[in-house]
Amino acid sequence: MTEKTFYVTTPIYYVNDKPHIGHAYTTIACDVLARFMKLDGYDVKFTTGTDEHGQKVDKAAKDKGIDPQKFTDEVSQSFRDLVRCPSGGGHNLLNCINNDFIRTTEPRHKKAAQALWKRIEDNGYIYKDTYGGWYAIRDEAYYQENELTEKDGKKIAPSGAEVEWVEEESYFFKLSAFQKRLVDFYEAHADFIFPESRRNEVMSFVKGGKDFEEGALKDLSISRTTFDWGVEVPGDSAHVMYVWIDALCNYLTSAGFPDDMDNFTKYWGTQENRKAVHVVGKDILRFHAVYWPAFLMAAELPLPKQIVAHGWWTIEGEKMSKSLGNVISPQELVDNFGLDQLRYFMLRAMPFGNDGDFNRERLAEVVNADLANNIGNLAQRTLSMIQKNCDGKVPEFGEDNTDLLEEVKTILSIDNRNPGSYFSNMRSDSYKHSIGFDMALMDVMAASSRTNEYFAENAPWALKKEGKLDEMGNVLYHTAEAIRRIAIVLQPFCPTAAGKILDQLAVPQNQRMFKHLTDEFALQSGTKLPAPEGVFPRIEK
Ligand code: ME8
Repeated sequence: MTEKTFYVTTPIYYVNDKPHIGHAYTTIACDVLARFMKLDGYDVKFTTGTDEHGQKVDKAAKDKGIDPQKFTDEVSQSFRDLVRCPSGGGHNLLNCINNDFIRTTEPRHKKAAQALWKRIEDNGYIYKDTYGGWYAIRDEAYYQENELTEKDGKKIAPSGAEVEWVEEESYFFKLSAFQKRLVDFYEAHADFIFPESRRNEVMSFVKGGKDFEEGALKDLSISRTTFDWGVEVPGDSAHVMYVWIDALCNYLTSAGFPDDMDNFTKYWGTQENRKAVHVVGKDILRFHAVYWPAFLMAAELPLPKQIVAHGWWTIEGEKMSKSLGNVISPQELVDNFGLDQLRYFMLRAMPFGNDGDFNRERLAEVVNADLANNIGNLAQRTLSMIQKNCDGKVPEFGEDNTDLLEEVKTILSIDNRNPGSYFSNMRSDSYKHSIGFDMALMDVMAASSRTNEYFAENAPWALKKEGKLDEMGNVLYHTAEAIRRIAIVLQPFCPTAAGKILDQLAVPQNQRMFKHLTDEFALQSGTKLPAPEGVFPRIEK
């Protein structure tokens, strides 16, 4: 298949609570990746949504005395407001280009989850037995006795969640049958799980230690009978599916499974050409990198291309928690700092995969240094000089005696897309440690710093004073053309501001993709430019 398609997904978020900075982070990262791939010429499917079933949501609804469907209708709205909602009702606070928003309570999804179950069952990987074990509602996860610790007389899971004993009739998934196949798969595909340290953790979990230990993976209980807020198990109305099998299946539903298999193949891909990239927090890597591939193998469906796990934010040095009262809403951040500024900071401030601290002062420092002082100031000064001194038109140019444009090309690796460059850090076939958002932004800033140096060294204001107007125009032209290139590569991160810079350079809407970075699409002398305005105001403390 030669079609350039790409599929990226966020986790679907539980609707037991309101969205916070952690949800915004994952969603923004996926949006940046989706926009990057689109600018690179891919037909992109980007999906997000809400995980509405399970005991945790059921309990949250009951605690409020509301019917779970009514509760999820209400709370999922606050997640729809973060992004686009193609079926209507989303405000897109985070300015995302997602083309689906899936709710697991939708009929299309129930159908997909049941079809997935049937395929696994028909292949002989589901059986009925009785389950007795520890369950953490907060994590919606089962734990082994030896994983637990005790605190105040209560049993606690490694995540810190309280567990309770459950004993009931249950369907089981033969996870144990996939131990060897999973290990073989990880070993044959070093780029399946990022970052590498997390890949090693997953491998050692599945292997049962460093060396392969037969029987390390236990079969998984995949249905519940003690509540009914879930997708009914096909042919057995006493059971609802375990929320994780239901939830993971959203990635298939959104791609068109089971009715629209053409679309499914186009975006989900085939075993030979896997396409889906799942971006998840480190807390849910095991579900995505172990259970999910095993379910898919059992159903004889292709696997995703990659699972990328990111780290967690603390808030001003503290773990984010309701009891500490330090949970930050995405709305508050956007109101206080601006959306493009927030998007930039989150992806620049820490390598994707590491944990990091969200600190408002640091955000202001980074944004002021990089966006206001570096790129913003450069664009504003150049465009104002052109407006005042060149009749508001792109100036004529002569030779660029410092080869500024060649240097910018090299820094961004526009021609050859070197390893270690903006492009290889962002493209899913060339990651080294993980998606290199921070490294890619360092290249963008380096190109902007170099252009600032050129501008300062050639001092067009001094050339004007000396009456050397052709030389002044020449410097302004080259600076403006360098800014065009920088704005194009900044678009995935800061789509509104970069778009405004391109508007102010009168770059046509259909000439803003990566293929337009070349000389052929350079600014045309004589083009009339609109009045300039600043795009990155300084954040005052
Ligand atoms: O786990 N820092 O949903 P969820 C960074 N429904 N990211 C954070 C974070 C933090 N402090 N806190 C949360 C679920 N996240 C399941 C997923 S997918 C088939 C089902 C982010 O609402 C991070 O991406 O608990 C994490 O994976 C996600 O929120 C968990 O969201």
